[in-house]
Amino acid sequence: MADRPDVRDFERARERYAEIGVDAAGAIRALAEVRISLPCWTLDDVSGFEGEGAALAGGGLAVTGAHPGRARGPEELRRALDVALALIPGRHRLNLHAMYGEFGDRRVDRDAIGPEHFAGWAAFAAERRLLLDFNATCFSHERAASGTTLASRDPGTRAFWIEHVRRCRQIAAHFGLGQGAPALHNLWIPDGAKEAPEDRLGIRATLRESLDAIYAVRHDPVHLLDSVESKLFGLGSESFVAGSHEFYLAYALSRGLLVCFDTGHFHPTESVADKLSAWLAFAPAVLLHVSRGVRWDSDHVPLFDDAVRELMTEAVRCGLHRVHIALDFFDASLPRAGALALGARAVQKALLFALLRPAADPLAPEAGDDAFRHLALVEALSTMPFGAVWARFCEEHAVPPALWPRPAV
Ligand code: RNT
Ligand code: ZN
Repeated sequence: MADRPDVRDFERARERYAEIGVDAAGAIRALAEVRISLPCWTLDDVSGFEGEGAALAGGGLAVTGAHPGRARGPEELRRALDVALALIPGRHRLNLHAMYGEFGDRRVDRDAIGPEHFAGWAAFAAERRLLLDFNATCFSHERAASGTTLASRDPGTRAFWIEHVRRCRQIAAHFGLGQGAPALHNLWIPDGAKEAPEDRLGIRATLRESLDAIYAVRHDPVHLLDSVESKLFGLGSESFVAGSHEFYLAYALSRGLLVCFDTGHFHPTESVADKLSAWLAFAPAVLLHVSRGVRWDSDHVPLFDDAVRELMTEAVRCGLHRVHIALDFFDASLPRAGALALGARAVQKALLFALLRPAADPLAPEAGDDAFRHLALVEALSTMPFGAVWARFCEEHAVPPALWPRPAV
């Protein structure tokens, strides 16, 4: 039965893994230490709380589907989060966006937000022993309607968004102070163009200046870690994205920031797993936004598929203390809490699969003669009793090993 593991299955699995030099109980313990940053925006289709009828707009992002049950305010969102948390083994992080502040009846514009608007979230997180992360919201706003924010030609627009992001970093640092562990502030902006602009260099120089104005404000890394997120294209920014991969790679490296690799933001044949070691050869850490790109959409729910397994395998090899794992997906055709749990669990499964791999030595493919041995062992791993170890992990955390048959979400 999918929902009732047999303890003897785990014991047998443990013996099988021991034969290839893997400590299955140790893998379970290591997995329990990994906190994943859960996106609050999965639960309301990236709508936010900035007033009645707030909805995702602009920014090259789109959400499709009409499944009932979208969270319509802080209470509904927190209830949905509790449903998801009850299905996700272990202790995690909660990732907020600026538009999820609690502003009461009056409009508080993005250049006027402060930690006080997130006190409810801080209390919620503390109660559940979640650590908080934060994001500036540079879309779904009239000042982003033109498709540009920090790279805008208009100085007033730039100043508005610079102030917004500065305040968001301040809020994140405030969270970091309160929780005794750094909060991550990730910056993604939509700036781009449907048709190729003539002056790409000018636009990117403007963006660099805006970013410099933002990051000139220093915060203690004990409280705040900063990352910047690139994208290949978006809806309405098909020909040009100012914050491209190369732009942010150079920016982050030269300014001592982290980069965020969103797995939906690259050409489908690129391996994000392979990018980790390239970046980590120069920088101390990286942020991942795990999602699943399908055709034009970068935000499908992640599954335990090749891409996620390879990514988590690389994360384990590079050292999990250097890889911050966040999720980024939203799908209005699914029950949201179930989708959040499903995606988080898929990433955890991939992590466990990676932790159950023999250490480098028996898999070393470097010597030509060993290439066959390596491939044969990789193939052998695919039929190891992984499911029994996963079921044991779930049992230890009092969650079902499968979300099928469908739980009440
Ligand atoms: C957009 C980026 C960004 C957002 C969230 C809501 O393409 O992936 O991370 O999805 O911040
Ligand atoms: Zn992302």
